[in-house]
Amino acid sequence: MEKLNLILSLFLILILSSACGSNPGTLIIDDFEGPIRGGPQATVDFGAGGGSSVKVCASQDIKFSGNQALKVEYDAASGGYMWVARGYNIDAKGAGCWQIKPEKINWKKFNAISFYMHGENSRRAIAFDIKDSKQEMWRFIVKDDFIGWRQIICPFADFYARGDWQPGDADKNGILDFPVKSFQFEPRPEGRGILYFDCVGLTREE
Ligand SMILES: [Ca+2]
Ligand SMILES: [Ca+2]
Repeated sequence: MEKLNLILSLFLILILSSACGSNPGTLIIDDFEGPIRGGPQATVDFGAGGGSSVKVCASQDIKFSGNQALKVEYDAASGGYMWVARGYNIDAKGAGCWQIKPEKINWKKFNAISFYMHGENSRRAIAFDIKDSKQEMWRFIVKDDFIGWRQIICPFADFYARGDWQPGDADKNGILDFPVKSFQFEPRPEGRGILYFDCVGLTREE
């Protein structure tokens, strides 16, 4: 009996310690652990223009998994823009802190990228962009129409190439070229609020 108890508790520990829980087929690429900062040694590439502003820090009280989540405090002005990015081939070299490097991922195993968002029912659109291996930006829109944590699953097939802006060196071939190198969040105008993000992963949706 004791042995059974031991096995059961070990099993429980295993379940609880698996990052982000839920789907065992999910590959976690970023749990926003470690330093979260801007400036010269930025670990997050973020900024804003056109009258918008954004502040980014780690949140230890509101988090989904691990010790912390990414807190994004924004003021999205009409006609303005912002970005909060993590990954590779972006200005802040320290933002390349995924748990696994893009070229080490077997992308064929996955057909969606997912993350947890802590919403506040602002009814605002939140753009989730990914940048492909040839610098082309692809967009998926999430509606902030819930309160608290929710998993957002974004099938690669549902992303569209951004028509409003692309980096100067984007190939703009209309093909989502793997490996994806970075992702970014952008609360769309207009209004202010606070969102939290955690546990970005790759998954396969049937
Ligand atoms: Ca976390
Ligand atoms: Ca492309």
